[in-house]
Amino acid sequence: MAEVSEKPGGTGAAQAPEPGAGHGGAQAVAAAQRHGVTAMFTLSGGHVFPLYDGAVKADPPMRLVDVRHEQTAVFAAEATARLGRRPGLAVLTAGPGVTNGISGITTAHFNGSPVVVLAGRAPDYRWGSGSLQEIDHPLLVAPVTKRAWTEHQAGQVGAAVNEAFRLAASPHRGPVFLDFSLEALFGEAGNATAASSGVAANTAGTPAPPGPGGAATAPGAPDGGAVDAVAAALAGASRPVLVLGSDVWLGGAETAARAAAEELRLPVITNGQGRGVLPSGHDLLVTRARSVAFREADLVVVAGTPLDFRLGYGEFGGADGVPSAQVVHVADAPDQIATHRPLAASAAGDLAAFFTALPGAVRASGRSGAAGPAWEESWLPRLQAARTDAMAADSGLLAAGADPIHPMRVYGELARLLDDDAVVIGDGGDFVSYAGKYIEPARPGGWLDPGPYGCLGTGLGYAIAARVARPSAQVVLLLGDGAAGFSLMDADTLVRHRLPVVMVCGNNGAWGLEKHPMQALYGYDVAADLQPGCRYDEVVRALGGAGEIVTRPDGIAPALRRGFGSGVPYLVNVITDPAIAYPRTTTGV
Ligand SMILES: Cc1ncc(C[n+]2csc(CCOP(=O)(O)OP(=O)(O)O)c2C)c(N)n1
Ligand SMILES: [Mg+2]
Repeated sequence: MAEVSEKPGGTGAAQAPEPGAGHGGAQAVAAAQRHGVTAMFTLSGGHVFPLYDGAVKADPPMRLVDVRHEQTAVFAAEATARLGRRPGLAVLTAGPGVTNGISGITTAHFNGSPVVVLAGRAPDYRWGSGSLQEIDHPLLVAPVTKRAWTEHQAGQVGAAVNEAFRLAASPHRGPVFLDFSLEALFGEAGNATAASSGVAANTAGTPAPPGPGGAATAPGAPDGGAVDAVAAALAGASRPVLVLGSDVWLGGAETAARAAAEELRLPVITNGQGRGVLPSGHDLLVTRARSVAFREADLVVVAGTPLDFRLGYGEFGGADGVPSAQVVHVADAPDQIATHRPLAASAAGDLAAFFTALPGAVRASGRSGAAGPAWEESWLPRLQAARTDAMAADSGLLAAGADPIHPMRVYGELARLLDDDAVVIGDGGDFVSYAGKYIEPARPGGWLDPGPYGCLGTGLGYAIAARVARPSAQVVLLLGDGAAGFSLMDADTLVRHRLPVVMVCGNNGAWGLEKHPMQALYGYDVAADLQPGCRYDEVVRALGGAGEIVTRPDGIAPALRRGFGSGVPYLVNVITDPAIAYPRTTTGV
């Protein structure tokens, strides 16, 4: 698929007009197009009309995808960034439009996703008098953005938007927020505005100088000494593991990372969007042997993901008389290197350059000669055997004939129907934890979960963006019944914009990931039940899509096939056993 193999940062709109001409909205759209933006995700409000006018009248016009909740707009922009590896754009109206988008902005912050959020804002000339939706947005979003500021000058809108995109796409990537006073957005370039008087000059974040030519700043290669230090740690290891995370994909390092792992014969565990860098079935991919690997490794090299709760905060081994593993952290920017635990080595910079340099550096340090690394003899086979055992142990439940349906059976059926270029999206609790374990992507860039911020409600926004970004691929959205409530109204957006997506609702009638832990802690639970058997498929039907309810295990596969064949937004509502809890080893706190 072209989208998967594209290098990040490509531009899709070479003929965009010069920024700086027309009203603020026209300037903003022109600047965004210069950064390869082809779609604007938004929900209407008068404060942002010029951005719509700019989109409609641009040559080529920018696609407008209008949604039913601002969080969906930002989640869609975020998924656009994560799938296409170029900045995503959300446009939010002033006040509640912005505050509704904050969970999406925060999710982009945690995921290092290059997202630009442009927003309307009350007029400068009335600032302080209480005009509609007057609130100083940058102060609200500064902690979760790379920069948040207000542009007050009509003539500067294009340059400000250009700077927002440059900054969002420069490693370590992340969201950037920019709002425009009404005068700046509606005003024509060259017209002075009230802003020059200094009214409403509130700004959070540090103003940054415009970047050279507006292009994102490419990360430098990591320092050679740092690569050598990682290589030395590897050369001294007997039981190493390599962990590949989202920035390996976002930074375009997937080919180099796979080549390095293969050359060094390193056992690999993937997480987040690193999933698929080694395809399912690859002999070095031992994600399913993760607990054995992390318990017994003597060196864990973590690349492109933080040492957060998903990786036990970077503490590996140290139990049952096994010494703790040494840890190496590799990231795309120095400020991403973990500081909360001691590291054997670290390297910061372009991840593709790091992985390209690593095998040579390991060879130069004297290990891994023609006979192959020592770990190939017993460590790698041990992990491969543990992987085989884990998969064998699961095979029964993946084919379970239990009634009510065991959630794993859904994945047993789905895995058989997925194409290699499918995009699989998870939004939910236990139901999605099962998916993370049992759906192993065949390619990178095909898996979207909410990431470490763990925000429910990403589902429809991610699905809308995935369908727009990958028009011919299967797009499957896995929804807990609880998660569905946050965004299912946006099935209406799928319908209005003719975006067929198969939604699979794992419907256990509960906030399962909360119900079972509360039971375990208190012996009872409250605020954890939802309607049993609720017809979420009828919701999608009422909105103009289609769907069906499935109550027996042998009904799952035919329903999924009907969904994939339907060509419309389709929700398969699978009623699952409410008594089943995902076997969790950590609560993340
Ligand atoms: C916005 C938000 N609110 C609350 C939570 C806490 N939370 C995490 S998982 C979960 C339960 C999800 O239930 P459901 O989607 O039905 O999936 P299940 O666990 O039942 O499979 C909740 C409430 C959260 N992560 N995000
Ligand atoms: Mg549930």
